[in-house]
Amino acid sequence: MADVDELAGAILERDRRALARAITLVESTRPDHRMVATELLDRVMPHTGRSHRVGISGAPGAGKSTFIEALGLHLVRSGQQIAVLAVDPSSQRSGGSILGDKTRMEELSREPNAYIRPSPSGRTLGGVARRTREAMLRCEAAGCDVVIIETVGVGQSEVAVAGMVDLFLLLLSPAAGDDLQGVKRGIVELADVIVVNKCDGEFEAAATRTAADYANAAHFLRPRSLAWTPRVLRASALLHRGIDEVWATIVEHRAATEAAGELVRSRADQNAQWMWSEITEGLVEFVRSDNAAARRVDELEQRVRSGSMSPSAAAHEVLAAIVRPR
Ligand SMILES: Nc1nc2c(ncn2[C@@H]2O[C@H](COP(=O)(O)OP(=O)(O)OP(=O)(O)O)[C@@H](O)[C@H]2O)c(=O)[nH]1
Ligand SMILES: [Mg+2]
Repeated sequence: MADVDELAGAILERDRRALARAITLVESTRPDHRMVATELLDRVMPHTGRSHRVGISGAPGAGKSTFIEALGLHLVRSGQQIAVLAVDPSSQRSGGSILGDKTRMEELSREPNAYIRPSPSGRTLGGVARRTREAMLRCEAAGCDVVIIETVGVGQSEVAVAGMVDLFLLLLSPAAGDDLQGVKRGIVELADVIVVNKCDGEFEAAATRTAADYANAAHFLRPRSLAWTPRVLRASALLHRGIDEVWATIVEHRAATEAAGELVRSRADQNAQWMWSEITEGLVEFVRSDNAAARRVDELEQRVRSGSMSPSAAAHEVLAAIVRPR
């Protein structure tokens, strides 16, 4: 396919427009686009893997946009090329959260070495996560040194993002407990680095207390890694304070996990997980898109609802029909 070759070539040459076009293909639901997107992924895959993949989460208002802008500027000014992507399946706001944020990340979006892409829209978290993961790989092929994936810290998307990044950073506001912040405990447990933001002016004392509380609590968390104990830092995204320490910690985490062989292992696990979620998504998509199958599933669902058939028997029948085509 000539245009796939051309597009893959342009991406590897770091052509920003080609990258945008490739990501648009990824986000398309048209089957022919998906085929080209998959083909393209195969071409660029050998050129992926060298970026730092960082997930950033935090409750609404914690300062994610401000923080990502500050961190992003720190990185591009030190000569790195970065991409900012988002997973926010709840977002029905047109184009997702980052689009509106492009105005808030005003300085960063003007930087030629920063590529900011809004969250793809989609019905399922799986679908949105898949597109974001594929977009991330294209950004890597286009030479990005750091890919930041933002998510709103309120639900399942954190787990999906933690499953595609090397490091998960949780941004907190000063003073409030997990519950008050709307951050679920499970999300705190995913964090490799916790940053208490807004450590400035009237919030400084509260931020310091909050950081101490989390540092104490961190001892009770079951470590997810043998090579790394979660760190708690303070920063002011607004005043660009503490941002260099945060980045230094991210780099330290990378070195520690790399040396222990954990980075390679975790990416291998993530790829295997990815394959399985593609299988799951693909099956569901097939069942929904094939007319005969979809009708049969509707009938079975009615029987399950009315109690005349057990859910597992119905699921078994659907799967048997796929494995043994009618
Ligand atoms: N004092 C202070 N205010 C901050 C800091 N960082 C962000 N803010 C303010 O907090 C508010 C929310 O910041 P955002 O960056 O929009 O937060 P967000 O997490 O992206 O919010 P959503 O996109 O709505 O989830 C804004 O008014 C910011 O100016 C900081 O370091 N210090
Ligand atoms: Mg924001």
